[in-house]
This record gives sequence, C-alpha cells and structure tokens, in this order.
Amino acid sequence: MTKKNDQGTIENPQRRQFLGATAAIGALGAAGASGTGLLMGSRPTAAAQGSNGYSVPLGELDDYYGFWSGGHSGEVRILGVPSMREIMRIAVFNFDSATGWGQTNESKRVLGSDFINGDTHHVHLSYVNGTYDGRFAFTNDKLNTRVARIRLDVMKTDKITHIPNVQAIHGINPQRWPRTEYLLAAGEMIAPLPNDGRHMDEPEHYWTLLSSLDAETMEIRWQLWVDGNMDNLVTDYTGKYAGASCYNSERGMTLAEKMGSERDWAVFFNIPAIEAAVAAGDYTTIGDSRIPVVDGRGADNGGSKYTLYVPIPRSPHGINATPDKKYVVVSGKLSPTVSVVEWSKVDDWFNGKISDPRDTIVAEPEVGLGPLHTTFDGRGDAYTSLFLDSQVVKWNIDDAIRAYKGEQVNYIRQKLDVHYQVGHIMASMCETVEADGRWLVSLNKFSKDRFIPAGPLRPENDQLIDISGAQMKLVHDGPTYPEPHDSLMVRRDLINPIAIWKRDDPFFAETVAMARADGVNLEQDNKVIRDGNKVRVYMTSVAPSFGLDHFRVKLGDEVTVVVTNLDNIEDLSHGFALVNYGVNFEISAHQTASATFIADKPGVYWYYCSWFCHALHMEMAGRMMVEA
Ligand code: RUQ
Ligand code: CUA
Repeated sequence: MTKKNDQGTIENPQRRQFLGATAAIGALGAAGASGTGLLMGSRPTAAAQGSNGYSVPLGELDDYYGFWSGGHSGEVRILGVPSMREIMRIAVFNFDSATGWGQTNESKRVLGSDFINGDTHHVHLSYVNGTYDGRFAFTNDKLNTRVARIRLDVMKTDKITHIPNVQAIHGINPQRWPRTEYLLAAGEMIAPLPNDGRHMDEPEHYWTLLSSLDAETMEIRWQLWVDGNMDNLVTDYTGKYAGASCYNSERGMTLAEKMGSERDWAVFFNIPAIEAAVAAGDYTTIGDSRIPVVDGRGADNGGSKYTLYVPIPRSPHGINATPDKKYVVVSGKLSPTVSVVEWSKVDDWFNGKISDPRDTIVAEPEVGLGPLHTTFDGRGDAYTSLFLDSQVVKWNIDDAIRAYKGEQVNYIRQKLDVHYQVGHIMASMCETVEADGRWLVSLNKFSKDRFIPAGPLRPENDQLIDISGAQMKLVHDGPTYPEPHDSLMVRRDLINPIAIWKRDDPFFAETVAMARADGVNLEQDNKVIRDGNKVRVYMTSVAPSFGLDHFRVKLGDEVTVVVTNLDNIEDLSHGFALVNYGVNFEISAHQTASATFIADKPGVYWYYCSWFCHALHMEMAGRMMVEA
C-alpha cells in the first residue's frame, strides 16, 4: 500500500518502521540499517509532477549542469537538472576504458604514475564576484590525498596535485571574491608530523594542516598547522575568511575517544594574516617539504593570529555560507542543532572587538536528528539534511536568529521525508550569490526499496525536490552508482564547453611538439618514424578510415601510436583500440591522442575504431604487424 503524506508525497508506510529501527541503533545507525526488516512495498508508478515542471520534454535541454562527485569511482559526473539524466563522466583519478584516461600519454602527464583510483567527495567551481566564471571545477581525492582541476571548456582534468604532510583531503573550497586565486584543501585525518616512522604511538605528535593552492598553477603556496582534524571547508564572500568543521577535537584514535567531548569546533582562518606571515618568513617547514607551514594552533585560547576556534556542539559536519554573504551555517551531526555564525563577528573577533568565540554565533536552531549539510534558496530559508530522521528540514534564518535572542518564534517551515538517510543536499546555484531557489537535490546514502534490486550492492538515491513554492515537493528518484557525495547545480548559461578541440590546445601540446621534432605534420601526415627501438606511428583518422591501414614494428619495440582526428563534425569521436594489447583511447574531433606500449607479442594484431562513427565503422580498422 502507498499513501500520500501531508506534503502530498506518495510514501511507503514501511518506511517509518525501519527508520525507527535504524534510529534506535544510535548516532552511527546507518551502518546497522540493513537487515531491519525492510520489505518491497508497492511502489508508485510515476513521481508526482512538480510545480516547476520537472520533466524535460523529449528533445529539450536541461536548465542546469549538475556536477556530481563520483565518490570511490574517482570520477566526476555531469547530470542534467531537472531531468537527472547522466550526461557525461569525467575521469579524474580513475582509469577509464572508454576514453583511455590513465592510458594515453596526455592523461598520464596529468595523472602521474602513482595511483589509478581515488575518492572524490566534493566538486566546486571557480568564481568571479561570488558566482561561477565557467573556467574550472575542482575536486578532492580523500583516498590518495590529492586535489584535481577540471577544465570546463573541454571537460577534462588538467591538473592533479598531491598534498604532502597530511592524509586524506576532504573539504575543498575556492576563493569566491573577487575571483578564484586560491583553492583551500582540508586534511582530514591527523597523523604523525613528520610521518616517517617515529612517534607512531604518541598521539600528541599527530596533526593535520590546511593547504592553500594557487588556482592557476595548482601549486601549494602554504600550509597552516591546526588543532584537531578538519572535515568540510567553506570560503566567505570577501576573500578574507574561510572556515572548516572539526569532528575530532579530542584527537582520539578510536571511535569512543573521538566522541568524548560535548563540543568540537569550527575553525576560521584569517587568510591575509596567514599570507602576511608567509611573506614575513614567520613559518617552518616539515621533513623534505619546502612548503611554508604557519602555526595556527591555539584552540585552548580560542585561536591565534591566524585562527579562531568556535566551540560547536558534537562533531559538526557541513559548513556552508549563505548566499546573502552574511552567515555561515555549521551542521551539528551528533547534535540536533545547527550553529549560525555571522562572518562580520568573525572579523570582530580577529580585530579584538569581542573576546568569547561563542559570541560569533547568532543562532543555534534545533532542526532534527543528524544534521549534516545546509543549503539555501536565496529567499532567507535554509534547508538542512537530517541523516537519522531521513528528512530535509526547511527553516528560516531570520526567525532562528530571533529565537536565539529569546523571542517565541517557530523557525521550522517544513520537514520532508527523503529515501533514505540523506547526506549532502544542494540547491540550485546555492553556493553563489545567485542562489535561485528552484531545485534541491537530496543525495541519499541508501536506496533500499526504491529500485528493482540488483544484488547486495544497491545504488544510492539522488532525489530531486522542487523548492520553488512555499512547500518542498519531492518529484524524482535517481539511482546513482556509488557514490556521489556532493553535487552542484549550475545555470546552463554559465558553462560554455567547446564542441571541437582547438589544434593548439595545451592538453596535447607535448605530443604535437614531439611530432614537430619528428618532422611530422599531424594534420596530414601518416608516417612511421624509427628511433633505435622506439617507433612512433603517426596517423590521421577521418570516418571511416585510419590514415594507415597497417604498420610494421619489431618484437620488443617501444611503440607510440599517435592519432589525430581530422573530422570537422561535432560529436564525431573515433577510438583507437588494439586487440590483445589492452590499448583503447578516444580521439574526438580535432584532438590528438597517443599511447605507448611494448610490442611484446609477434604476429598480426588488428586495431579498430571503438566509437561508432559511420556506416562503415566496423570496417575502420588496420593491422599492426610485429616481426619476430
Ligand atoms: S562529506 S555527507 Cu565527504 Cu561532503 Cu558530508
Ligand atoms: Cu571511427 Cu568508428
């Protein structure tokens, strides 16, 4: 049976039953949520139609680019919103068989040789004057402590930086004002500093650092030594301050130790003060690293010249800036509260106008159980995800501030059930001054009974919620491959990718320079160049043929195949796939791509085009002949 709840949403009555069981398991109940008797109830056959009109008619385009992190897939995904159709995947830290990411020489120059996996949690875009400039996206790799940049003109990753001295980059945030010159990255897990085998049993030597990268070069400019660990990260709308949530002020090594305190903190960073210290030489370095490290510890005294530690109840998680530029909201996780900090009061604290860090807080509303992240509609309302309650709660910021001053006012506007156990939520354009209050995505960690079962591993469930009216309306369930942690919805007019590569693109400039040194004109030549036991095979591709229908090499040669796609047509990609050699990569219109391998098996090996490009696509093939 299904029934409508008071928000007009069709829901499964069994939901409450297993949610209750989950909540009873406690604050970390999600881990025990399986096996609590969930059953396949009868499902609604179609989602309710939202007042925004969530369905995108056939042949029409979405209003928003959705940028989804891919979690432990190590990638970033593009979805169309509101249709929630997955449009593209951008390989970042992962090996991708479709595009050859991790195999082509061009991608290996970006990726380096260390790892072919990662764990992306957050995607943020570069800014100008508090909104997106359409140049770059940034994402983190919690698994291997890296950050990456994606060029939005071609939707390819172009820089990856490993962050030394810390473990597990989690929160990232770019400078929002006046433009993105720096990107901040928070080290999550405390570890011995330096981590060279000493001090492993002495937790007092365990620390983490905030890192600031130059957004143009992606090089690290400085690091800041902080108390506790860091979780999520936010920048303000002046370019002066940033903040991070902290969930282990105890510096605990075990779960029990990490949950000891009634309060952890949000730590705020005074960026100009840190940069002045770097300029004045007021820093140390750690181990072999030459990066300036400024000391921002001092939680016991409320902070330092560089940091302000604001006590926040119980392991706060999300930290989000309001689009009116005034406040930052820290979500309590193990406390039913969220804490609202006023940026101007952070400024007052650094200027000595207030002394108690808690005086920067202007509201601390009770919103429900397990608040994780907060997002905004640009109309003064906030929306917080409640992991334990499996709800999104809408509340009013001004009313919460009045209630904190002692007025009798109900700041809660609505609670909407989501399915199930929501982590991040994000409203359209809400991380900018142009928050438009149209759509909200609830990224639920469990889908349970919402989709046909596909084995023990279930997809996540990203739900689309219409927030354009007075009441939130749930309009769409969207399964996703595990697991997007976070998303952004960016107005379509702000993103302008190109359709055909420019021949002077820096992405393959090194390969073009190699061809030039070989006397090869990539736009017309089909040539094999031998240089000792190194062989460079240059060929063009024009549907439906490669410029070379065969080439010969010798057993043991190091072979580099370089393909340049001369097709002038949008959406005409070829692939170069070499049978039994494990080689496959994409060459889109006017792109040059290459891969290097050892010809270690004698005989004839067919190469074929792996992207369906023409009626004679199957015939688009040639032979590599390896002489024994
Ligand atoms: S975190 S569910 Cu990795 Cu963004 Cu909050
Ligand atoms: Cu070229 Cu298929």
